[in-house]
Amino acid sequence: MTTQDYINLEDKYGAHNYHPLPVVLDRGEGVYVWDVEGKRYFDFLSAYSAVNQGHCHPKIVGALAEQARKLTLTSRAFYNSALGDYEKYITEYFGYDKVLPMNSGAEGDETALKLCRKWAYKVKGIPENQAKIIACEGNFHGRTITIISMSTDPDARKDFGPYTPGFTIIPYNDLEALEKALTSDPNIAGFLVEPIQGEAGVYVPDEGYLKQAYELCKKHNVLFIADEVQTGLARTGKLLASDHEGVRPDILILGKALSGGVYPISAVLADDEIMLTILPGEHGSTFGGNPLAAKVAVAALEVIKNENLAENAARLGEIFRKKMNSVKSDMIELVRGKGLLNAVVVRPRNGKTAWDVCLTMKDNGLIAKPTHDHIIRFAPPLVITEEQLYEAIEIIKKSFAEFE
Ligand code: IF1
Repeated sequence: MTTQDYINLEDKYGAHNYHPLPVVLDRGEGVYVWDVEGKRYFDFLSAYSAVNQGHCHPKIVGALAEQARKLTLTSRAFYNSALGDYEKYITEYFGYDKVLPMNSGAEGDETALKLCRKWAYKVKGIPENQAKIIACEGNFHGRTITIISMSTDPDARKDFGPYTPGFTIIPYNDLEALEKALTSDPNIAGFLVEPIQGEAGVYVPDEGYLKQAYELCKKHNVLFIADEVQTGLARTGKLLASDHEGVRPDILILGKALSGGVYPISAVLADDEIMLTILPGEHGSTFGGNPLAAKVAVAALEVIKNENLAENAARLGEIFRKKMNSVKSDMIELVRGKGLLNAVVVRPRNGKTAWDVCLTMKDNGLIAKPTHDHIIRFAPPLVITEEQLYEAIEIIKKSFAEFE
């Protein structure tokens, strides 16, 4: 089968809810993926930061294979011999009393919203059904009906209504708007925020924003909920992006790289005052906390520490932005990001856009995906070496040069 055959197959039998780059991947190892024709690429998307540990990391795949032969799923109707170890490991790793295991990032966010509402009624004392949660313009938290009810992106929302009520939307990176929302409504229960907005185009807020937002939340007895599904797990140069400002979220949502990309695993972390408001039968998931996921997540978290991925992301991210800022191209309007979560804002030239640049980079051996037509996200696996990064930057430079 040729590349086009595979594309035709997906086109004919799969829903058309994506517009992929025309490359058909077949194999991956570390920072590299290979297509069905045997051509090798640097992966500069990392499955939207799910493969921070690199493709098919032997330790993570090993944990998966070993557990897969033993026991994969029990449901939470019974205890299993892997879950408790994982719960102890992850709560000590991040310093919380408890974890609630789920699967997708969206489920993690949904869980956090439910926890926040439960806490609002059981602890804060908000009258039933009156709790509100603040979210930010430009947010991306997933695809469920409730989550898109918070979205301000027409593509994510339009024609999917009616929407879930109970959200107050304020501009991102705007402390005044936050303070106003908190002051004007006594029924605010939580503030949900991405420490860096991914989908919005790697939008990094002003220094001090998270810290001050956290303090405003404390002042108003409101939970600070961090969606670190994309920014967490070493991506931005610290274990959590919240760590850059010394903020400890009341509720922390993790996903993506929590499995190193081999399996859907998400988690919500909180202390007892919040977590124990949810009682048996009030929330759950068939697959959440299964033994396979438990073993995989421990291995994935170990790799992050053992291979110093946060330090590597911090160091190589500086190099990436410095090098990219020195590239002379009329198409490069701006380079921004933190650690190895970066974006280049692309100015169209002769009718050529970010999409065309991505196609050219693909031909030259590096894959990345545009967002919002004019932004390219650059987020390689965090196991990338300095030499590999230089090689990748040469490909990016060369590709932009082809448009001059
Ligand atoms: C897709 C973007 C990235 C997320 C945050 C929760 C979720 C995500 C902060 C939900 C998911 C994804 C999903 C992916 C595209 C993608 C994305 F471009 F849309 F914004 F990564 F940058 N919170 N992000 O970023 O996690 O349920 O998908 O496991 O194809 O929709 P999920």
